[in-house]
Amino acid sequence: MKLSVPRRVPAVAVFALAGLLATAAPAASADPADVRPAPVSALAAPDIPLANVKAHLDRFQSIAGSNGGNRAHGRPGYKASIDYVKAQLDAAGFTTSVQQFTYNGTTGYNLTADWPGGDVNQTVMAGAHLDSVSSGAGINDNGSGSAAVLEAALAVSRAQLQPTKHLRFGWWGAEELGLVGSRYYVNNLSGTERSRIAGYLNFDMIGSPNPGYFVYDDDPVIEQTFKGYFAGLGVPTEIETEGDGRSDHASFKNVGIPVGGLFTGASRTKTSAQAQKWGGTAGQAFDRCYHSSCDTTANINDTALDRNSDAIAHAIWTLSAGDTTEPPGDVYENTTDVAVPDAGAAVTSTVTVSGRSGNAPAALKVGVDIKHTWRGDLVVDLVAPDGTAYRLKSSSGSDSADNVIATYTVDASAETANGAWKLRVQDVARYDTGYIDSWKLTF
Ligand code: DTR
Ligand code: CA
Ligand code: ZN
Ligand code: ZN
Repeated sequence: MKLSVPRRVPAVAVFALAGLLATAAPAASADPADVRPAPVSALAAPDIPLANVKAHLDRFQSIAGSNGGNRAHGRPGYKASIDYVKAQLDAAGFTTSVQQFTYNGTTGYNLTADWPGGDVNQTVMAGAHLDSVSSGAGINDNGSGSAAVLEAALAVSRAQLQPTKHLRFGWWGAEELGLVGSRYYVNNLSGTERSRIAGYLNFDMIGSPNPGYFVYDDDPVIEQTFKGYFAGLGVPTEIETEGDGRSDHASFKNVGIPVGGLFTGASRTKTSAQAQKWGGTAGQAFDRCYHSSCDTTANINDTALDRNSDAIAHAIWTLSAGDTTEPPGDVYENTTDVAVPDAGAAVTSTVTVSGRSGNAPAALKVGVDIKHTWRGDLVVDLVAPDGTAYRLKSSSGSDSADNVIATYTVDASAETANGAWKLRVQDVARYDTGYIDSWKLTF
């Protein structure tokens, strides 16, 4: 069953994006009585710790080192990689399955991991090929995608996420030999099983040393989910134009499943215009070690890997949260922690909105994630660039529950969109304290 197709797109399988609100909440005004936190159907995705992703890359590197220098199909290093990833997921509560196939006379393996719960008729998948070429360890290609997808899955477990849609993760074999593992996986799904996959997100080379920020333009809703995320970071993106069929998303697209993904570039050369917008070196390949023995842990750009890992988490949280035909918005987010002093002065966290025209929407979504051990102490306001305050939450002494993790809707149509928006938080009662973990505006 494909998810409902939004009115204004051609009648192809299109991923309908998760709504940020499960039900419409009254637009907030200055009067606190009008504002109630929306049902928490789309929590803010956590920041994915870069160190965790790199620790997986270190493991892939040492696996290659102890298995003939590579993790290629049919070689011991590939099976050792599968065993490592599977062990992590089993320990984190996933239901894993190893699928064997034969190619070139040798056994290959796909690994899938299901997160229990969610509507299996709307399964959101994220995947990466785990094999390398035989000439090296394959850390960027594609340890980077494999490690980031693994860490996003582990973040789902740490959060004990309960998404509306079912989540499945996949690591594919023998991609380098022609998308062999992912094609085998898709070909062995029944028609019903295929129709249950609402979308497949592919991550193949997401930490290139001279990175570009490319977004697949296959499914518009998935594409916009990624573009909106990077817009919130102020990072420009380009459409991935190295041609369809170049990675495992093609296996899914070929059977009509909506696909999307991210890419930081391979052997193509970065232009000066691209170096202007992204930094790095013009006239040099995005990854000079593509398919070479120098594709090691030294062949990774940390900023690119970190940004893409966080974008993966954002897409997983967003796309699995609910079902609506609403198009995704542009997200402006601040994930820096800000301590809230106990019974002290108000503190603020800022997101700067730029490049928009006109005023903010009448249903501006304000997602907050405040960690606190007695949320009744907290008063929370949205402050517009011109200083106008919109009460999101008033103090309520008796509410002793932890944390304020909610999405509010504010009628901000009187405010210009561009400028520095602030979340203002004050702890007005003694004992218990906390911090702003992250917050975001969705236009
Ligand atoms: N075929 C991939 C590398 C690759 C080349 N172009 C793209 C575009 C999108 C994703 C990946 C790629 C590989 O060597 O694994
Ligand atoms: Ca991060
Ligand atoms: Zn490759
Ligand atoms: Zn690859």
